[in-house]
Amino acid sequence: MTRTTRLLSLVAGVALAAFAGSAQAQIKERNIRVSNGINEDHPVGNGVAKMKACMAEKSGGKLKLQAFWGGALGGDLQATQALRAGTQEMVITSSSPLVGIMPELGVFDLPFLFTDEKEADAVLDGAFGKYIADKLPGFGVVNLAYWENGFRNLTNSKRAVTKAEEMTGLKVRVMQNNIFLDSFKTMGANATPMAFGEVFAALETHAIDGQENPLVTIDTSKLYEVQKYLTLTRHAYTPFLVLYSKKLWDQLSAEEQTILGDCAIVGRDEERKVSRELNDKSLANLKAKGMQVSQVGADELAKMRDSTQAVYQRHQATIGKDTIERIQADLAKLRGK
Ligand code: TK8
Repeated sequence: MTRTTRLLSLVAGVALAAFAGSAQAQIKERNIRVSNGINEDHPVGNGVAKMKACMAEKSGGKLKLQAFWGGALGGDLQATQALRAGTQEMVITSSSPLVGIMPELGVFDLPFLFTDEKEADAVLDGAFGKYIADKLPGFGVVNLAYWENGFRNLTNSKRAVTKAEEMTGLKVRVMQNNIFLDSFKTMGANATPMAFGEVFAALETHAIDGQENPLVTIDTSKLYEVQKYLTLTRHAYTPFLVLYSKKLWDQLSAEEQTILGDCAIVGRDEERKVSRELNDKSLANLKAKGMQVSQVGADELAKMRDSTQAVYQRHQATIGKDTIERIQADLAKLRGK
């Protein structure tokens, strides 16, 4: 090294240290509360643990994430309203109960929209996911990432269901969402909307016969204790939104926002990985716990899919024609059509 290069590298080093110092100064001690309706042993627990560690590392221990499980801070909708009011920082919520707040979110409730996780990832992490996320601040929340809830399946306590006809008359809880309500009514069920936190008790007291959720939720929320029959319908894939209060977000420094955004992605990758690994294990566990599992044949599944196509039409005006066409165009591209 010549004297000048040595001097230059010294100057650069000092500048870098000063920059890092000022970035640290932009990070305050914060306790960020995040709530969920599911239990900690759900893959969201793995995602939150990773996100938490990432935040601690990048903030020198200043940004703390405090998680509340099992609906301890209220259900999805209630917690989201707290975010909008600026009284809670974060929630990991299903998109479905939020359609009353932002109708375009209903696009994810359309029956049989995605065929597999790969499609869902590509759409959610791509331009369409951004298109939806860009609209959310207008409703008082910022979406940091899409995590996995998973493909949903039907359970009930009355009978094995292998075709749509066998759903007739079953009293099935759906999320608070008109599209789900319509899909299940169209398939013949007696659908009723309800918050997730009330589902277990409603099943236990036989106020309702059934519900629908991904396998990992049926497993980790112990719904097998109150449900005998499981039908692998995979009728919808609705994502989890990782939301931050817009009011409180605006009080964060750019550095803090970057850390949260980056760490939500780190959490997402872990959560999706665990969710997919756990899916098969959950199915085995549900069988071991005594649930009777039914497959739906390809013909019957096609019938269900066809009958629910009318749901797309009926909710087009509410969700927005442009929004539906956008996602369908992206899916067609992914499918090589
Ligand atoms: C948990 C919910 C749940 C969802 C539902 O808060 O309501 O059925 O699938 O996982 O978000």
